[in-house]
Amino acid sequence: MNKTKITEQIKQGCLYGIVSSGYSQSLQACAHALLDAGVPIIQYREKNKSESLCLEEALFLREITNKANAALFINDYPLLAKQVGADGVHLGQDDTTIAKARAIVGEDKVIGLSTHSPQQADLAQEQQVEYIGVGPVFPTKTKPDRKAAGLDFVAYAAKNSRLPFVAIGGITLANLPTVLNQGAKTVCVISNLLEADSIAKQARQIQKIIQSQRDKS
Ligand code: 3NM
Repeated sequence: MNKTKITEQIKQGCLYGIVSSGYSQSLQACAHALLDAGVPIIQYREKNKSESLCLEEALFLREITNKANAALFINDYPLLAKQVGADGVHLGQDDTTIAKARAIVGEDKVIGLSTHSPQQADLAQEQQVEYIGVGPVFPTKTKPDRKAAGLDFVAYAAKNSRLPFVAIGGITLANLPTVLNQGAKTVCVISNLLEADSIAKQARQIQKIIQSQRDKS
């Protein structure tokens, strides 16, 4: 998918899905459910798998996201993103530098950068990235070693970031309105989606709330 279109989608507001293993349903089933619900962006996030398995899974995700006309991002690995023709790569503060990732994926791909404080969000504005992650908004067992940055950080990003941002961390169907009320447009939800009895149904409900907030503004 086109870089401008993806960036615009994040700016306007959507659900950004992440798939990784460790949940009751397989990674493949999680991805199918998210795409069935019309989630427009899927990130592949794996920390401890072999290169060959990551390649196999990322290729599978590329195939089904292409069919669904959804964007695919790869967490941490620009080379893998390049190899499978992903739409972009998402980097943490301690991953490969933006410049190195850009040299690998090219100008026409999206690079996202996690930020965890107003200072990091400010610094990111000068970098060659298309969006930033803002979080963790709430404490989360998915990233237990990272302290919550809080709703104030979301409000800060909404006011000060020229780059579109994705609020992340501990977001659930229940607390989503609070996050959107701080000015977030796009949110990323992992456990509250992948642990749901019906991932597709949960994704639809989350997207309905995002859409109704969009309709108000
Ligand atoms: N990154 P859940 S928080 C992967 O703040 C990730 O950059 C974060 O998972 C950040 O929706 C986080 O289960 C975990 O809380 C998000």
